[in-house]
Amino acid sequence: MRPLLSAVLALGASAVLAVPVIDEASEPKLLRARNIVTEIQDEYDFVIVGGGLAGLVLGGRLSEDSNHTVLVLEAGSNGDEFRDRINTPADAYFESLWPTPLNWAYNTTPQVGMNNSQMNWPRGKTLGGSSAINGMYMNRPGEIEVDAWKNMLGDMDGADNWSWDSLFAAMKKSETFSPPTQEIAQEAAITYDTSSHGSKGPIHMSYPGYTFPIVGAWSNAMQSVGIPISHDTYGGENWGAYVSTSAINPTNWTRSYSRSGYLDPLPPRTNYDVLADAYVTRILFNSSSKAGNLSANAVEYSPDGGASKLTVKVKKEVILAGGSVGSPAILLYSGVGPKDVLDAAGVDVVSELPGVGHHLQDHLSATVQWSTDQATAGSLYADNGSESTNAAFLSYVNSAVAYINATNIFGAGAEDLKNTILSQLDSAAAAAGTDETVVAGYKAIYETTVNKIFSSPIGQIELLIGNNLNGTINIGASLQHPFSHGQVSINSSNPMDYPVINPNYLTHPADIQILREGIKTARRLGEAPPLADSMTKEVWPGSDVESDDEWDDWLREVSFTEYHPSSTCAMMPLEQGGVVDANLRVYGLANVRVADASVPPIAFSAHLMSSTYGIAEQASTLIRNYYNIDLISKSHNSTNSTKPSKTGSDKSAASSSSTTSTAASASTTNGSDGGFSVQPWTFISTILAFVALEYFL
Ligand SMILES: Cc1cc2nc3c(=O)[nH]c(=O)nc-3n(C[C@H](O)[C@H](O)[C@H](O)COP(=O)(O)OP(=O)(O)OC[C@H]3O[C@@H](n4cnc5c(N)ncnc54)[C@H](O)[C@@H]3O)c2cc1C
Ligand SMILES: *[C@@H]1O[C@H](CO)[C@@H](O)[C@H](O)[C@H]1NC(C)=O
Ligand SMILES: *[C@@H]1O[C@H](CO)[C@@H](O)[C@H](O)[C@H]1NC(C)=O
Ligand SMILES: *[C@@H]1O[C@H](CO)[C@@H](O)[C@H](O)[C@H]1NC(C)=O
Ligand SMILES: *[C@@H]1O[C@H](CO)[C@@H](O)[C@H](O)[C@H]1NC(C)=O
Ligand SMILES: *[C@@H]1O[C@H](CO)[C@@H](O)[C@H](O)[C@H]1NC(C)=O
Ligand SMILES: *[C@@H]1O[C@H](CO)[C@@H](O)[C@H](O)[C@H]1NC(C)=O
Ligand SMILES: *[C@@H]1O[C@H](CO)[C@@H](O)[C@H](O)[C@H]1NC(C)=O
Ligand SMILES: *[C@@H]1O[C@H](CO)[C@@H](O)[C@H](O)[C@H]1NC(C)=O
Ligand SMILES: *[C@@H]1O[C@H](CO)[C@@H](O)[C@H](O)[C@H]1NC(C)=O
Ligand SMILES: *[C@@H]1O[C@H](CO)[C@@H](O)[C@H](O)[C@H]1NC(C)=O
Ligand SMILES: CC(=O)N[C@H]1CO[C@H](CO)[C@@H](O)[C@@H]1O
Ligand SMILES: CC(=O)N[C@H]1CO[C@H](CO)[C@@H](O)[C@@H]1O
Repeated sequence: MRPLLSAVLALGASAVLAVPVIDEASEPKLLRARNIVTEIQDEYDFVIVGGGLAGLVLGGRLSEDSNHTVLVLEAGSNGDEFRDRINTPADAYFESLWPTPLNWAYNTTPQVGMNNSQMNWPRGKTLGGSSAINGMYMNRPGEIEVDAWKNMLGDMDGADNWSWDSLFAAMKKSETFSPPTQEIAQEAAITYDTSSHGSKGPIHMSYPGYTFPIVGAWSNAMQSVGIPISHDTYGGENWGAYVSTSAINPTNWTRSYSRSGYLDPLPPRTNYDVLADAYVTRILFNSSSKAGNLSANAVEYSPDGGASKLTVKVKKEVILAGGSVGSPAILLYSGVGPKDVLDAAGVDVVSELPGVGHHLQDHLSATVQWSTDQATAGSLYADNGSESTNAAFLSYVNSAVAYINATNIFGAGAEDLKNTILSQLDSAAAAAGTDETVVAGYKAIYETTVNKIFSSPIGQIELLIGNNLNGTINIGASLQHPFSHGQVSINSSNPMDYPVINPNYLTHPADIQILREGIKTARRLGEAPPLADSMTKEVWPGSDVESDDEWDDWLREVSFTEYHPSSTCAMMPLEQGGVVDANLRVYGLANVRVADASVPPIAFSAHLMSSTYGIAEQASTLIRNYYNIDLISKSHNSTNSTKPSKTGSDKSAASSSSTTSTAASASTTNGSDGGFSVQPWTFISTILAFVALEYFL
């Protein structure tokens, strides 16, 4: 008999009084099948657009309140047919998902700063979004950067929710840290401070089960070129050289991503549906709601690549989690955005909002390559020997990094460059837009970036080492706080058409200087002991590229995205062309929020997963608190408990005395589902519904 079914029968007639204990690990597929559905209801309280990194956090957290019905709509497939490749960390290199339908495979517009080339922009298109196809580096932005964001909000209501302290707590809530084994720690020279990490969250942050001598040599080589080693960059001081954690579950060496962390471990919830292959085309608004405060009442989507359109009604809110490309695109196709863009695309202006899609910031990278006679991850894999099928080996992903600041890069010259950037600030902002408020926003972002970040210890360049190719080792440099900002727009009124992505790479004169000095540092590192011992010869770009002009020409030819676009639905004051306020609400709309990597107004000096998990956790808390307060004031004695619990995590507490009295925690066996709770009522009634529907037969 199937274990789940027998558990159901064992519950018997008194089931409703008992807390069901079900071994989820024994039948994960059947349980998954419940929340991932093929048919949906007519209406939901919350419709979340995008089942990517942020979307599945929101779906998992909001549906913890059994009083809310929640739907996630994901354009991509459920990904099941590619599950092994998603799960196996090293397959990110060896069996990349880029050539599959799980990649949107966008291209940028021709980039004038890049010799007019159109550049590839992979983005995840499946449950888990980009967290299903990415490189698994798991590190954090720093306190200075996050507080700089918060300070840009002034005294806006809710601004404190985006302080370092708040976001740090939210990031930690999403994580479970596991230290490396003694052996790996030693060989890779890994240091860590457990107190900077979470211990009960759904996403694993750990280290691969296999490593190489070059990883251990990384920090020593850094010291040879004067870059400090950091022993813990996770507590707010995110600079220096270190070995990053990776989003890997060390119990079975699998990728830990938003689907495996926030969706798969969930028990069935009657109030939660996740629909894949549902491409959201537009948000629909109630035509009798007030201009300046439009109410979304439905979301339109296509289940068949655009051939037909369906709608689902929204009772409370639409929450956009389509990522830095998807979220602004959906607003634009819905008629919410800059008038010039909408007019040119032939989309009726529903609510003019000039900032939508502006402020696109992305990390631009380049890499120097050496031949090596040492074994690399790539050569061991290519050999087809025993390593190539060993799970610990297949968990190896690159993770040694360093974040270097403006004085590390330019010495005393940093001050001159800062003054140059400041002197060009007005013209750069003016060039970036025509709307007065949007231009003010560019100025605000530039001012913050140069005054608070460029002149701080925060990294301007990330350095990374990789050995996933056969016979070569790479050291890359990546621009972290670009002054070239771009825009996501649309040029059509057909929502199935790809948006227009223009990152404006290397158009601001400071960026080429910073990236050039960064890539020179990468070369110096490869020539420094002890790393130099592993390098036979520089094969790319090689000795043809030495002078600044040669580097610049080369960089404009070969640089590529580090896949970290952000800031296209920037949280800023409306007077500065902001798209969302500090409660993540889209200006001019009564009930639409954005909660994903598009929200921070500035780029971070980090890979973006951790901050995005934090944003989505924080968004979930905010939204749940908002409705709980609402419920309290409506249905309870409001003088009693208007304050929601601080972290708000598991308790719909104050809101629903009738259900919380029986609330119990049903977490997975290893705590990977930490922080999740389930209302037993929901649970049991769902199971009984299953049986009734002969779901298993
Ligand atoms: C190749 C690659 C490598 C990366 N490497 C790393 C790394 O090593 N470490 C790290 O920290 N970060 C990395 N990143 C970045 C990180 O994955 C993203 O910053 C993060 O996933 C952003 O989360 P998000 O929720 O904003 O967007 P996503 O995770 O991209 O999710 C957006 C979701 O919305 C869906 N969607 C979009 N439009 C629609 C629509 N119209 N209708 C329905 N659904 C829609 C998408 O299909 C997707 O599932 C990488 C990204 C890529 C692409
Ligand atoms: C990996 O282990 C977790 C438990 O920690 C489990 O939930 C998950 O299903 C496992 N993944 C695979 C692919 O076996
Ligand atoms: C639209 O708004 C009007 C006025 O606020 C309201 O009466 C009506 O119920 C709304 N319709 C829908 C479909 O939400
Ligand atoms: C790996 O590199 C070695 C040395 O260059 C070469 O002999 C071998 O053919 C390569 N293997 C594969 C599978 O490409
Ligand atoms: C390893 O296997 C692949 C695919 O089967 C093959 O192309 C390659 O030549 C093999 N390499 C060696 C060194 O045998
Ligand atoms: C950059 O880092 C160095 C240490 O490597 C430090 O001495 C310097 O003060 C930092 N620069 C800034 C602007 O903080
Ligand atoms: C619209 O933008 C897309 C995506 O950048 C591009 O492929 C297409 O050629 C553009 N169409 C027009 C008419 O400019
Ligand atoms: C720019 O691109 C053109 C056309 O592809 C090419 O001929 C030229 O060499 C490139 N310029 C540089 C500096 O690489
Ligand atoms: C906007 O509309 C919502 C819902 O219709 C309402 O609750 C809210 O009070 C309105 N806000 C303003 C500022 O009018
Ligand atoms: C609300 O609760 C307070 C004390 O908790 C009590 O004094 C008051 O009478 C209550 N009001 C109502 C309307 O029940
Ligand atoms: C008010 O709080 C008290 C003490 O915490 C509790 O016993 C009571 O049930 C609450 N009343 C309501 C209406 O929530
Ligand atoms: C989760 C969180 O920190 N919520 C806070 C957001 O801001 C409001 C107003 O400042 C606070 O009341 C919440 O506690
Ligand atoms: C237990 C609880 O708070 N239930 C509420 C759920 O929401 C509906 C409608 O929003 C209320 O009527 C219930 O009281």
